[in-house]
Amino acid sequence: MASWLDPQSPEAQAIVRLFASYLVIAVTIFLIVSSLIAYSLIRYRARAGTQQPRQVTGSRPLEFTWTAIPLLIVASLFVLTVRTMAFVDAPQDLTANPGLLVTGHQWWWEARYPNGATAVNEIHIPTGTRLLARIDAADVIHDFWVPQLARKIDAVPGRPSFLWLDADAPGTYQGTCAEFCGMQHAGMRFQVIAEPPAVFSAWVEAQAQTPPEPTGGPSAAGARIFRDQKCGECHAVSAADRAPRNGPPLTHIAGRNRLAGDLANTPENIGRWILTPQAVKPGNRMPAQHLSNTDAAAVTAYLESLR
Ligand code: HEC
Ligand SMILES: [Cu+2]
Repeated sequence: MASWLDPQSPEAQAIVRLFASYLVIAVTIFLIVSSLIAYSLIRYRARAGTQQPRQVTGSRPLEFTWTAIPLLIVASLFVLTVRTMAFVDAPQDLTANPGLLVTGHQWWWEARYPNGATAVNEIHIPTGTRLLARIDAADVIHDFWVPQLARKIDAVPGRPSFLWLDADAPGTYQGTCAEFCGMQHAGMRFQVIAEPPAVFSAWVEAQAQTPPEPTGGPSAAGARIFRDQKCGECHAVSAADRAPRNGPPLTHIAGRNRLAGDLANTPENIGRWILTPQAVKPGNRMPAQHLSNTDAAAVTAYLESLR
């Protein structure tokens, strides 16, 4: 997991700058206070024959000073924080038109784009663009967190929130769910893939198309088995199909890097997943499918054609 101390967007950089200011202020106060204590311990320690020092009570100047100093410190922390929040936080405006709809599911992330494209666990964004993302959840509370790009934000079912997603340079940024959400909470990994705007536009266009239905060979047989086995009750395989389902859309599964969050997207892993999803990601919401090995191989060939 990449560190939030290596920020790659203006928003994440602002958060690290705020952290650094807090750290500098806190360390300075700590050094001043501890050196005063150390000095007093040594300079004024009890020696044989010392007298009770002069007692001071109700001193106006002293009372004023040690009220004013903390007040100043807290006020400056307040100003720094409010300024950072104003820059980092997206407006929480339910009538806004987000560039991206993110929904947390047990245990995968769905992303939908305004043109109908969908993505699963791999969220593409254009670089150098502040993209407004609407963060929602389908079941329980999740938390969307890409440490290098943005603040954390809770994904609360029925109460969407908004986030700026932004990246300075092309790259793959790791994300995770940051709110305990059940057995596979830790398996809810995702990636934000930042691309130059032209590459991103081409990708989002392609994702809005439905791959052609295979016409022959094992992948055509796999498509039939996919229908007969009712995989389609949980999985969309067409870009036009936007009905809510329990499972992630598989429309462009072959074009993805990863499977089920944290698994390399290889034919072997797809086959293993179809036959024994519970062994691969225990507790996940896909029941075992009881396919023969040949049927699973055919379905794998079909899914490999969905690019
Ligand atoms: C009852 C609903 C359900 C049925 C039926 C079902 N699945 Fe799934 N499937 C899921 C869920 C939920 C996930 C996501 C699991 C996770 O990542 O936590 C999933 C994940 C997958 C994945 C990995 C997807 C990804 O985005 O990485 C593949 C591949 C898959 N299913 C194939 C199939 C095939 C093939 C069938 C039919 C033989 C099938 N599924 C039947 C619910 C279902
Ligand atoms: Cu979660």
